[in-house]
Amino acid sequence: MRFDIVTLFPEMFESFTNCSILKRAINKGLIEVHFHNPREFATDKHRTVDDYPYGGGGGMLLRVEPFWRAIKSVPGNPYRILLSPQGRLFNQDVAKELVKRGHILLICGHYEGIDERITELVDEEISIGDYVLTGGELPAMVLVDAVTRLIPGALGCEDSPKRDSFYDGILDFPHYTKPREFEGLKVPEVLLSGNHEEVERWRRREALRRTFQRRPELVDKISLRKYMEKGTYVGLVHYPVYNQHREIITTTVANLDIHDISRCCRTYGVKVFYIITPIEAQRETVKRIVRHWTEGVGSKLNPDRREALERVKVSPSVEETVRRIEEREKAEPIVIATSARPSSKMISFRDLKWRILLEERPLLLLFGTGWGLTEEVKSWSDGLLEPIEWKGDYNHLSVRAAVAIILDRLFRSV
Ligand code: 9D3
Repeated sequence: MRFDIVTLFPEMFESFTNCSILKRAINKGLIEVHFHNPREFATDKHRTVDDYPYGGGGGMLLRVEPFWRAIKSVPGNPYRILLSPQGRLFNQDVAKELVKRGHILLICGHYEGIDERITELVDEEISIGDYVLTGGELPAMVLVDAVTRLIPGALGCEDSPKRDSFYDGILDFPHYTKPREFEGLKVPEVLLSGNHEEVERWRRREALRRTFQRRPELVDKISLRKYMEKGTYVGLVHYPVYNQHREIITTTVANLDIHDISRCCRTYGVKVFYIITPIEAQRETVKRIVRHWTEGVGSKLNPDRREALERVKVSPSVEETVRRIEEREKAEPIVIATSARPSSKMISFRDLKWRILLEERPLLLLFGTGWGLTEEVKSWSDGLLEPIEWKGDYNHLSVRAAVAIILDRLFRSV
């Protein structure tokens, strides 16, 4: 990996490049760092690199010519990055992208920045965060440091096991070393137990707990899938549900729901899609439709449909559905009801993620057909998910659309 750095203050990098990890990476020949000072490319007798901005407004700007020539003097074909407060925010994903480039040119500005025309030579602008620094040198060091440690061999601890991908995108768990007790502060007992499985469980829980407490916005970005040990189930309830007069009724199973929701369930990794109806004839009809697509003519005609329909099962009641999941998973599911109407006892998407991750139980999401799940089902469930709302006065999503949106909100990763 080669870094070329265009800076008016190369001496700022001295202690950085002479420091442990960077120094070692340089000595091992893993990275090369070269500096180019625009001042040496200034042609006037005073070697000026700055001037007043056109249009006034005070402050000083860096002139385009010395920077232009410094950039052009760099051999090869580096990926050119201007460190600037207007740039794309730097993060670990950007670092991973950059390490693949192999050759990077970093341009550091100062004062109010460089004449805008310099961007003609730049592939991308990068910022390291929304705070104001005095120049691009520290950001350049941040970037070099983050990228260098991604180069195989740079960290010099190859034999340390690769970190479990479980922890990608969430915060670290707490670490302890000797002594066991310091100023009355004890190391958590579980870490001294020697029970590796227990230790791992504790670390995962702590990592998740800290992420929820300190960086809830990270939780919105992660997919639940990776962190769930138990399965997710969707139940489409045809009884007991309301009709438009708020009478409790049994609705007819719609073929459209069987197809569309099973495909959603397949897409988002739901284990079983239960169609819940007490009417046996309806259950038989569902089974016949499913057989057509999983065993019959339809399965050969359309194998994708088969994969989806394979996870459709019928069940006579919500209670029976819960029993079956419990038997299958050897754990009681968290039963979450959904509703278009706000009410008390509601749980937000963020809190539901939190519960699913911490309780390590299977999840059953219940959706009502007709005019929605009855109060009884809602109060009997462990939680009522907040309604999907959009600024507006119309709130009549089809149950198929609601399933799709809710599964996406819980399981997508951004
Ligand atoms: C008054 C407008 N300022 C922009 C917010 C002007 C300005 C301030 C500071 C122009 C340049 C700088 C120097 N900063 C960088 O060159 C810089 C930077 C930063 O200040 N914060 C985060 N990332 C970066 S990358 C380069």
